Amino acid sequence: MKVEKIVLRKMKMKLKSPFQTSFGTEQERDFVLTEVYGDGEIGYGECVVSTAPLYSEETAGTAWHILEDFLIPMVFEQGTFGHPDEVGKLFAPIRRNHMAKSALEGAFWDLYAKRQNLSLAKALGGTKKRIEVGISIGIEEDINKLFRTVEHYLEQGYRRIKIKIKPGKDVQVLRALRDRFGDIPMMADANSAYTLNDLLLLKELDDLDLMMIEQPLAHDDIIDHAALQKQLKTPICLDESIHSYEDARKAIEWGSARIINIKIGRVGGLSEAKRIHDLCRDNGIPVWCGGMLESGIGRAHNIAITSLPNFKLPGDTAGSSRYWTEDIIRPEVEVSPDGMIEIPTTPGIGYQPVPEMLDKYTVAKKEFAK
Ligand code: OSB
Ligand code: MG
Repeated sequence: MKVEKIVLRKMKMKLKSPFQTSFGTEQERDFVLTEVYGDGEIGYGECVVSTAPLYSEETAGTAWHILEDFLIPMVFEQGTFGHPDEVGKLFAPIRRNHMAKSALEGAFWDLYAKRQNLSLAKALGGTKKRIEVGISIGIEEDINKLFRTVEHYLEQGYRRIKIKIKPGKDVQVLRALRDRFGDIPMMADANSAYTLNDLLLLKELDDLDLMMIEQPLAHDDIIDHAALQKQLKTPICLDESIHSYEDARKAIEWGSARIINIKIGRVGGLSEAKRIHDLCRDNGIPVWCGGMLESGIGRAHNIAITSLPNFKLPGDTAGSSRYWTEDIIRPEVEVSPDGMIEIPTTPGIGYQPVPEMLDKYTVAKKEFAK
């Protein structure tokens, strides 16, 4: 692949409804899209930053800076690439900034798959034809509203319900959902809202037959989660704590998690996501694909990686209509009535970004060439 041109777009899109987690509420999505032009094709990537640096330290502004001033010049310096794995290797000397790196690396993967005439899923070594889909539901002030939301997504076929929790909106809420909906596949995501001082409360969660508890303790912790996992029968799933293969290796060695949520942006790209997948597979740790309220482009990448066999649990790869009144890709991501998404078989990400839609939500655009 010879890189001829790279385009960055700063995007602004509004979610259908606000999404509340233990760290804040999001409705306005400010993020970055990447386009890599080469060999007559365009590869697309999404930088899955949030508007404020609350989930991770990156934002659209930091990512743009790192892309424009460091990553894009490195790409033009190298010029040609045989395989997208080379992109992550090229970026390795730059510390962290994983979402920025991933945005560009993902576009290379799409371009590479298109050049090979393969779906991105196939190019990654994916084996599934369809994937199971779960839904992530934000914190609701009104329990009746939450009941209606859960009911709505169960009716749509979603295969597991993830409920965001925070102190004061946890045990009672989940118990009420259990009473109301019975034995549904349900899990909780705390986004680091607790500490080991909350052990009694976490033990109450342990009695609710949850599929897992996601990231109960600090965003950068591996040690305390291991201590907590010893006290709980419910599997702990790590999200925020896992930024790399090395983090995953340490978490597995310490027993900090029995399940890992893989987010492509959080770990710096598809190549690293695949390495973590393989490590978890070899250690009997099932994984699933987390979401960052992506537009259809980021979602397409998530769907492709979920085709790998150790993505054994439903991910947060919900359909376009869960987030947007209109998505920027065609077709939109559709979830079947039995809670599945068909993996596209056309070359690359398998969903076509619509130029007019891209322009409609673009607030800044810049082109780069050597
Ligand atoms: O912790 O998984 C998370 C959204 C933004 C930031 C962090 C998280 C989430 C979600 C939403 O849970 C998943 C999705 O539907 O995209
Ligand atoms: Mg999470």
